[in-house]
Amino acid sequence: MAKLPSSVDSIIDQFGPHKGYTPKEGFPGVHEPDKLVKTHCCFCGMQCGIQLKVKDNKVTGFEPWMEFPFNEGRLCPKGVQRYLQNNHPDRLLAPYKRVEGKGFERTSWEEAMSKTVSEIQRIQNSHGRDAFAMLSGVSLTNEKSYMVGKFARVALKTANLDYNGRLCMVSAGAGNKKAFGLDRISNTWEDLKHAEVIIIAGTNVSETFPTLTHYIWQARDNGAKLIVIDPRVTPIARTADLHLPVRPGGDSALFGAMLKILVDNDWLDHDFIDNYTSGFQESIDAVKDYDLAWAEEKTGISAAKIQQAAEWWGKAKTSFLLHARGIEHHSKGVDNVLSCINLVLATGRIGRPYCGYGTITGQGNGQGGREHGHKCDQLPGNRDITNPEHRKYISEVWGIDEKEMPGKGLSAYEIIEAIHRGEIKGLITICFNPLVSLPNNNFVREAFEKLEYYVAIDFFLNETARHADLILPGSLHEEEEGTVTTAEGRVVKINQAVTPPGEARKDSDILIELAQRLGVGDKFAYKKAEDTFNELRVASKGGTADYFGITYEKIEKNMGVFWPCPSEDHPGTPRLWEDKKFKTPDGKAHFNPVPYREPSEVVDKEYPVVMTTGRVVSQYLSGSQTRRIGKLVDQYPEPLLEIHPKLAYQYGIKDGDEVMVKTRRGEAVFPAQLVETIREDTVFIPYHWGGKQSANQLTIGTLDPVSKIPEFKVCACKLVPTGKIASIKIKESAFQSF
Ligand SMILES: Nc1nc2c(c(=O)[nH]1)N[C@H]1C(S)=C(S)[C@@H](COP(=O)(O)OP(=O)(O)OC[C@H]3O[C@@H](n4cnc5c(=O)[nH]c(N)nc54)[C@H](O)[C@@H]3O)O[C@H]1N2
Ligand SMILES: Nc1nc2c(c(=O)[nH]1)N[C@H]1C(S)=C(S)[C@@H](COP(=O)(O)OP(=O)(O)OC[C@H]3O[C@@H](n4cnc5c(=O)[nH]c(N)nc54)[C@H](O)[C@@H]3O)O[C@H]1N2
Ligand code: SF4
Ligand SMILES: [Mo]
Repeated sequence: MAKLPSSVDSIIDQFGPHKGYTPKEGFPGVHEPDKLVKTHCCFCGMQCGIQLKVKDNKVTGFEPWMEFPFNEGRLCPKGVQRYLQNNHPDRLLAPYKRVEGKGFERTSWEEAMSKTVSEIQRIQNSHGRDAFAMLSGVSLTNEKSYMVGKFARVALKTANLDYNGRLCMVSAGAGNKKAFGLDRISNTWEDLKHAEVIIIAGTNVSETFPTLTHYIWQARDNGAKLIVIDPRVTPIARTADLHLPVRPGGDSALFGAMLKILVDNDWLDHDFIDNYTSGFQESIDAVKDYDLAWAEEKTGISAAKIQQAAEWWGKAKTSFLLHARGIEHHSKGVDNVLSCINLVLATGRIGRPYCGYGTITGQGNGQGGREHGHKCDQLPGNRDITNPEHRKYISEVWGIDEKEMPGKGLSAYEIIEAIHRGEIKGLITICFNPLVSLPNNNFVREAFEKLEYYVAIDFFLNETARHADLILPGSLHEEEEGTVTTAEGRVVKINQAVTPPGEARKDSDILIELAQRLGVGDKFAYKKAEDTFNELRVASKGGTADYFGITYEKIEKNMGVFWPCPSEDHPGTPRLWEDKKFKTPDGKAHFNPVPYREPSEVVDKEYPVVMTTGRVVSQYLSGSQTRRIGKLVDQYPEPLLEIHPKLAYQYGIKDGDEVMVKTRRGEAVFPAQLVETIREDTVFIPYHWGGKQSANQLTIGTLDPVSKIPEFKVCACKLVPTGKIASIKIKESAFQSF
């Protein structure tokens, strides 16, 4: 039973996080390496090229990889520390099982594997196949993502597989599929450098995609006008020509009002609209009443600024619109995305040199990982699991009877709800830390305590895995060969630098052995990652995310290949839509009407302050990796509550005071950090911590009806100063330290 361990403290002693890990003098990194391995950073979707230093089968340091075209050697604060994980004292070096009353005890792989299989069979025999679920993550390579999708459907035979991209890019994915029939950024970053106007909506690029900032700066050097839409004056907003401090949840009102201004002034590309799009009239009908006074009230942005943004966008000859989670993490995330796309289509500026649009993919393989079938509704090549032709094609590739292929399953948060209701009894997670990263995590914890059997595959013991019955030690990015697809749509090669330490195994070897023991070993007869990739190529052939023409050799030779790439003699597609043949059924790009909706929770007398959440530069996602790296911890040791001095004054809060933040889901105490760089009605909390420091104790579990993304970016809270001064010394803000 996955109850809380008898002593969480003893588990922390055993597995960390040992926050202060910093290489000491004499660390092998100071020696000459045995080899340098060209690969990529394991963290964000930029997938910067890096060379890892290897000594005695250990990663001991790094060198810049100057030739890799995207980052040309540049790395961010996380990238330069990422090498510290392979040797880390917290690494899981053997399987562990829970022993009631004692915590975790080492076990053998034989016992671990046979117990996993017997529990899967026991649960599925008594409660049905779908009672055993799987949750996966897109820090995994394309090969592993593909394998997880196949493993769940062919070995576990469950419909209930989903992944952590559900918390990340699904609103953008759903919006892009609706509008273009394909889900990828339209142009490469090179095009960004020459755009005349750039809109950056809901992304703190300088902290979350630091190496991309270089391209935006080059655009500015070339004279670009930069418009940033964010409730906070983020580092990129500080250098913007126009900052629109939107109230969280107001974006679709802003974009709708801008569309109306474009129409009223005829700043439109009629040729493009008439010949290559559909749905224009319905979309402008939906915004006909969105005048500036209304927009000012809904967005909290002055009418003059909205007018200015629309005018710059409307009159530009070239432009780029980028967004990320700030507009997507909403119960109307898809609407927000569609309302951005409407602005792009109205001006016809897509798929041309220096004219681009896209979401900035977050996770390391957030792009590839959302294409090859570990979403609950998806099959490889971004195919649809409910489409009979798609099912038939993939069943043939996998050598199974189509009737055996499970249908659409539950999404990530819905899986947690089903565990809560007692419908799902068993779970495997790989590369996911839901207890920190899902909203309303008191509810999530209760669900984990109800599971009959829970297996976690990870290289560190994350907060969720502490609830596991069995922990299987998996592999790091640099411990297995494969490919990932960068936020640009470029498929790049991850090269294995070292073998997994101790008894840890490659993630794929763990899945393959489980598949064998579940009786389907013949379907998983891969000898190396390239075999899996070659099968993925065939499985993706003819899908919208077509990788068929991409080979390992071609990737190495060209330092990446952009999909779609339908045949081996095809060079790949860096810029989409040059032929204006969109992948929708009618071949046109689709406008979509977006009537304004309020967020699922708005402020009231009891909960009068808007709360939003996000990231800081030195921490990554649930923090399970970066909270173990000394220098990153030093930069930002604990979550702080960003609050405007005027709001703080109303409550008598001073810099460094402890403040209890309460919502309808829970409460948590954070030290206040007074900053003038946030709206006066909004507070911001970074979410990279677990337990009592977790921002997700407070967030709301409302999902977007289409994408099922949770509303991480807006809820209502109240602030109660505790009267104490926080024990941590606030050195610098995230902004100042960058
Ligand atoms: N350092 C670091 N880098 C990362 C990550 C990390 O954890 N740490 N994670 C990676 C991943 S997986 C992702 S998804 C990306 C995320 O990258 P971003 O989307 O850039 O990051 P967030 O901090 O989640 O949110 C961005 C901004 O949205 C703003 N915001 C909040 N509410 C709203 C709103 O209603 N409207 C608008 N317009 N803006 C709003 C916040 O103030 C914040 O500045 O970063 C990737 N890179
Ligand atoms: N409040 C709030 N919550 C949020 C967000 C927010 O902005 N606000 N952002 C959301 C977003 S955009 C995201 S992407 C999610 C992320 O949330 P999670 O996916 O839960 O976060 P990670 O830290 O990536 O957890 C992944 C786990 O996978 C492990 N791991 C990494 N690489 C590998 C690998 O190659 N193999 C194996 N076996 N394990 C691996 C890590 O050690 C870690 O324990 O959080 C979401 N939650
Ligand atoms: S920008 Fe992203 S990929 Fe590049 S070094 Fe930083 S975390 Fe790694
Ligand atoms: Mo993400």
